[in-house]
Amino acid sequence: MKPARLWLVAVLLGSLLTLVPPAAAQEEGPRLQHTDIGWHANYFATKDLSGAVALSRTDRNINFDWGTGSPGPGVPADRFSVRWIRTIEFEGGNYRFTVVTDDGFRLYVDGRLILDKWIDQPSTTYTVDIGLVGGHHTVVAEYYENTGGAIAKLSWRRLTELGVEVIVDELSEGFTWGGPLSGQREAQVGWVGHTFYTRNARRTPENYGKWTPILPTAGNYQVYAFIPSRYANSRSVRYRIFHNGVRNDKVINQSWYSNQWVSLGTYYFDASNDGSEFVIVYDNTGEAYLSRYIAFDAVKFVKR
Ligand SMILES: [Ca+2]
Ligand SMILES: [Ca+2]
Ligand SMILES: [Ca+2]
Repeated sequence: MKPARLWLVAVLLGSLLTLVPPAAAQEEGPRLQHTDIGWHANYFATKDLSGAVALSRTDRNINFDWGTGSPGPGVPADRFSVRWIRTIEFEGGNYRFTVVTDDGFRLYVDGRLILDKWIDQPSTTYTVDIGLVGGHHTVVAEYYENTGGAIAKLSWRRLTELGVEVIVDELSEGFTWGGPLSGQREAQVGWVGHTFYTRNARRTPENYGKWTPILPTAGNYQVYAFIPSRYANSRSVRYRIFHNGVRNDKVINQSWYSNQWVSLGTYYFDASNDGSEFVIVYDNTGEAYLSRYIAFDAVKFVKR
């Protein structure tokens, strides 16, 4: 092709490219939000989102401290309101939305009002937690300023399971007692006011206690044993922690502790919840036969 024709093609293409997007944008206005370039914002020169739109623009974030000034041309410094709309793709999970506002704020997710603080107030922080399935969700934030300072901030974060605790007490479903002999005793001490205990064997185990948790997700968990104030004076209680196909042992001197959680360490659990991950204690402590008490109280798993 001759250069002149190439130029013509380029011009035609160019005009197509410049013509097509505005037409598409007009036709599919709301779909602009799917590109998620920010918030579609309408500002009103009233306190209640009424009347003509005084200013329409895209706000990349809702993170404003306008002081005593105006948010933009055509909008007064007092008695104005804003509606922001954005469609956002979320990973499934629980989310914490945080709002800082002076004065009123309302927040909707998929048309559901999740925060309603439509009142005059000094700068105030609110949080609201909601669960979201994965995919696109439409978030609408409404705000008004009465007088004085004007602040509007909205942020969110996905909540993880950090700090989630799973406790298997000796009376829980996940606890099992076993052994060739049954020396199980119980006392009204310990976690939730009850513990099992036994006197120690020497070399051959006669009893054991086993704690099997149901864990919400794979990951690192810090494991603790609760040691009651009585019936817990063996100096050599071996906790065997089975996790992710691995076994780790932690020996605890129960006589050192009274009515408290004692860490057995942090381990990775695959959370298969098929009975392969558990903590087990046998009563063969090696101490003089029946000379010491071993308590079998609660074990907890804390996500780290
Ligand atoms: Ca103001
Ligand atoms: Ca104000
Ligand atoms: Ca207990």
